[in-house]
Amino acid sequence: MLKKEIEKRLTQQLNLEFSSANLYLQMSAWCCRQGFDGAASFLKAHFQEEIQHMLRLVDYLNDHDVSFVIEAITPPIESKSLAAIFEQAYQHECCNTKKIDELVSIAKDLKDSSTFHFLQWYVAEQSEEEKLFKSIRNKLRLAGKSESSLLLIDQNSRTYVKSP
Ligand code: OFO
Repeated sequence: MLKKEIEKRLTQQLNLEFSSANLYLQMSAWCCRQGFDGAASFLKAHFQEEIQHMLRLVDYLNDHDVSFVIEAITPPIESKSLAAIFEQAYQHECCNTKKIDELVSIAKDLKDSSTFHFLQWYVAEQSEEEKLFKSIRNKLRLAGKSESSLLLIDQNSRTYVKSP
């Protein structure tokens, strides 16, 4: 049986994953409208990944007979440019890493080894995601306002994948 504090924090994390999914779906739609088709499909794939992250938490809470509420949180997007979109996405991932780290340390303090072990997958995942988003963000910073560079990054972003 999970402790109440863990149940509460895992439910918050579940909602944060859902909110991340919504954020990336909105970003994908914005990219699509601007003609950045590569970034649009990258972000749409990332929406699906975040849903999978959420579902892992749903399964874990279900396995422990915890009832929870899914809140439809849809954050506003920074839509001034492709660079602004990826800056926001990168900052969002950094924030998510912090939340996972907090959760890990709470599980450790409460001697909840099952949750501690469960969260290790998220620790590894966040490290990969931060790396990936930072690399795209940095490329876009280098590209500046050069349209040809932006189009090249957009085309390549379709193929950006996390390391196995
Ligand atoms: Fe990209 O955040 Fe989920 O875990």
